[in-house]
Amino acid sequence: MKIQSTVKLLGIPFDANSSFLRGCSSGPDAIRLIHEQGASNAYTEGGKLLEMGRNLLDLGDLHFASDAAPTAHKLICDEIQKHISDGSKLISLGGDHSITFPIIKAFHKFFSELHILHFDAHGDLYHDFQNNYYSHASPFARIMENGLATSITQVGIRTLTHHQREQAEKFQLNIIEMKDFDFHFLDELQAPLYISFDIDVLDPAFAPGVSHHEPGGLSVRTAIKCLQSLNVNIVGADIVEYNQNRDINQVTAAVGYKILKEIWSLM
Ligand SMILES: [Mn+2]
Repeated sequence: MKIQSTVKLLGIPFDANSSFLRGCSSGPDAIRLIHEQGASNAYTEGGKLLEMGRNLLDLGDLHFASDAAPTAHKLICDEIQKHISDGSKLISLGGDHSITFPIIKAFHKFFSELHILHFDAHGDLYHDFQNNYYSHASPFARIMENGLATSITQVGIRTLTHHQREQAEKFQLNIIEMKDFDFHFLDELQAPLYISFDIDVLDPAFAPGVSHHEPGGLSVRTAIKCLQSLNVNIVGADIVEYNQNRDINQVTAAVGYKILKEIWSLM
């Protein structure tokens, strides 16, 4: 087993680019609480013990003075850039999915080639959603338009519109739609890899605490199986779209913590 390196953890409680419901700003604290209160085991399934402050360095949360999207975008990008400039690997806890655009913008400064593995019920590829350039429905369009990633592999998608299929074609994405799901995509992933994990990729039966319920999704077990099968260098990750207002008995927060542990153990 490889030695576990120290990974940084940053909370990004920004949800003003959500199109439907606010509430994703609750994500970082809700997921940390699962670790702190001790109801969940801090070991990964592979036998690594997650110790905050030792092998996972919690940097706390970014503070957003307002809902202004351009200001938030710049803050996120600047802070991520600062924290990875020493070569550190970093996991961000959202927040809505709009945070991935400025995060990737920062990673791009250090990785001229960056491959993204994106778990989601949604493609998040809209050219224009509600006239908000920064919308959580558009980050992967923004990333590709700006040349910030070499490839994107999307997994678990089950909501593509005609427009989003055109966008996917234009950006030459590799999409494993939920209806066609199998594990073959794992063999084609390249490094350095960034993982963007929208919790709504999971079926709402497993993870009700998200803003957008989209039935027919991955089981937690299948998602973990995908992660545990990865064998490429992972340089960063985010876990987004957890919404405490929709959760039941912290079930989804515990799922978020589990995904955090399993991703962390790969880094
Ligand atoms: Mn989603």
